[in-house]
Amino acid sequence: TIDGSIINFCDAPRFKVKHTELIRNNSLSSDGTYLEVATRDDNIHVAVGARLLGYECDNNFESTVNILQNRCFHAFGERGVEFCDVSVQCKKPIILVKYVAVKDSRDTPVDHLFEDVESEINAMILDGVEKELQNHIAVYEKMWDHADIEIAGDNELNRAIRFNIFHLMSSANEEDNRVNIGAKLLSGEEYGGHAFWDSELFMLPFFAFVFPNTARKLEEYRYNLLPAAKRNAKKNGLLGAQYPWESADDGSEQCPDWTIEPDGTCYRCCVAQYEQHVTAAIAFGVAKYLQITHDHEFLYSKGINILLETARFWVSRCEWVEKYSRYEINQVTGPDEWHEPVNNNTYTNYLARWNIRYSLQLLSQIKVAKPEKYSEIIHNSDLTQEEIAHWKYVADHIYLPKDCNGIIEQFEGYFNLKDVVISQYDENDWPIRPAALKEYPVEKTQIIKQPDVVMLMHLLRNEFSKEVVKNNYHFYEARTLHGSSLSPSIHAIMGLVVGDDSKAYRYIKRSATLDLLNLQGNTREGIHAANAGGVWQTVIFGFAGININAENVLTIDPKLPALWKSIVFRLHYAGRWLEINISSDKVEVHILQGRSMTILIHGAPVVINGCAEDGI
Ligand code: IFM
Repeated sequence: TIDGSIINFCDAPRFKVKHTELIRNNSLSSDGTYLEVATRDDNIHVAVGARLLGYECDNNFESTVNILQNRCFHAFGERGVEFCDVSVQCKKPIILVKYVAVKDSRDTPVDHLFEDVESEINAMILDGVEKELQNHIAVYEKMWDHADIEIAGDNELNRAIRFNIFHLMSSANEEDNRVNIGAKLLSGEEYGGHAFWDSELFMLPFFAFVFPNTARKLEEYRYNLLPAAKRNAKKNGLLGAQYPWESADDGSEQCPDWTIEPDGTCYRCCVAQYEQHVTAAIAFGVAKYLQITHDHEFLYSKGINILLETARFWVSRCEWVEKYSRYEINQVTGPDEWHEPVNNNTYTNYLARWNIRYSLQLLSQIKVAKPEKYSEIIHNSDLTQEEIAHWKYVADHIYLPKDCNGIIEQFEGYFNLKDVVISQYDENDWPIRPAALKEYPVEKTQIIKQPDVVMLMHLLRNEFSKEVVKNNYHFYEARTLHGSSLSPSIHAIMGLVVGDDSKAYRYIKRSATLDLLNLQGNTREGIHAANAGGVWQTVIFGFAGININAENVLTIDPKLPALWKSIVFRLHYAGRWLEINISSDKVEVHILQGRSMTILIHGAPVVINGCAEDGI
């Protein structure tokens, strides 16, 4: 059977949708099924064909005589069904092999879909299933060669970490820059496959360090949607490019303004309107990608445009407040979605400032290094010297909420909220919802959903002293209920930064097994993509202590949990491929491909010899 009647979110009244309509439903050739549908939105044709073969299997499974007989195809509405007979004998196994091909009209002209599907299936049948399987295994072995993390001494956790890596690496397409990664990877329907800030801040580091070609495609996806982001800004009365909170194929905002709850009531959803920090996340993704890969071609041809247009967006988004002689960003929601909307969210204001300053700083570097490129960029982006001066002024005058005894206020007015602190933990050491939340709605309290100030410190660590990071981690950790899967991994990483090592280990266990053990109870809706990326970041940046410092030098400062005897993994960095082997008493780095380089191990410079093959 091929079923064209599939409805997405069939049991969720608010999201239920039939994306496709039937175009063709017939047998493939002498046997087999072929079903072609077209998407209702964009009339993209999707063709699926299948042929089933059956074999009697002798002991070594090598039979080749097809035993399926009396084949007959029927089209039942939107389903194509093929019937056949086969005689079987008790205790004598048979093998059924189904060959399937899927093509769509984005890559294959509509009038070639049928014949391309048919010939691909026939070619697979000629090769045999074993060959297909071997091809598949070869692809995965190559991917594991790049992505595997081997931890000696902690098998259970290692397995859970690999589970997350497997889903992450299986969900991105290194050959397609029209797609990004959905918030539930390829495993579930929740969020409709839409990409969020999750891609840049949680998953991109994995791809940039492990599969840089894939990371480039993810970056190109955002570049392709820059015109849509400009239209989005314009629609909202702003300049530059405003990226959507939820992004699909055309870059328009996909987050609904209204949804219908299971009981039929309507719910006004303001997330897209307020979570504007996504735009800074896209710029941050560009910066991280450049920092890790040193892909200058991307910088000059695409990255700089994203950076300048997002900076331009923030400059126009900032409001001048005469009374205080400062720029403010009001009516936004930061990462903590339980306080919506707020004024001057520290995370948003810092990242807006970073976005503007980083873009200007790159621009001045380009001016010196490549004057002709600089003129071209200035010309293409219609940037004037007055505008550049204004951007500097705005960045220097963005208001950053006050700090009270070293604690940075999450947003203006946060400290005036009811101070509820988490005081009880369950048998798994997981925070119990404070009783006060029965009396006060969460938005009237200091309880938060996920790291906000702590997320900021994770991203812009060099902007804060160790002392400030430590104080803020402890303050906010005691008020974070981890209502989002994006929360535990960031707390693990930041816990290690401030020396809260045992909690960090508990957090990584939580995030690594979040979907494997269905700890949030919603794995049926899909695997939490950002969490999977966060797990990788926790292992590599947290426990293995990999970092790129303010001087752009790769540093390694591991903090292995007591249980771990060693950890081995491979990373791409600045055109090199490295293998890193860390145990409790030593750190070894080998360059598998690329030139020699100096890195800092426990703060001391170490020269790592390159190998003959230069670059990758
Ligand atoms: O992007 C996240 C958000 O931060 C919390 N709610 C779920 C979204 C998608 O994962």
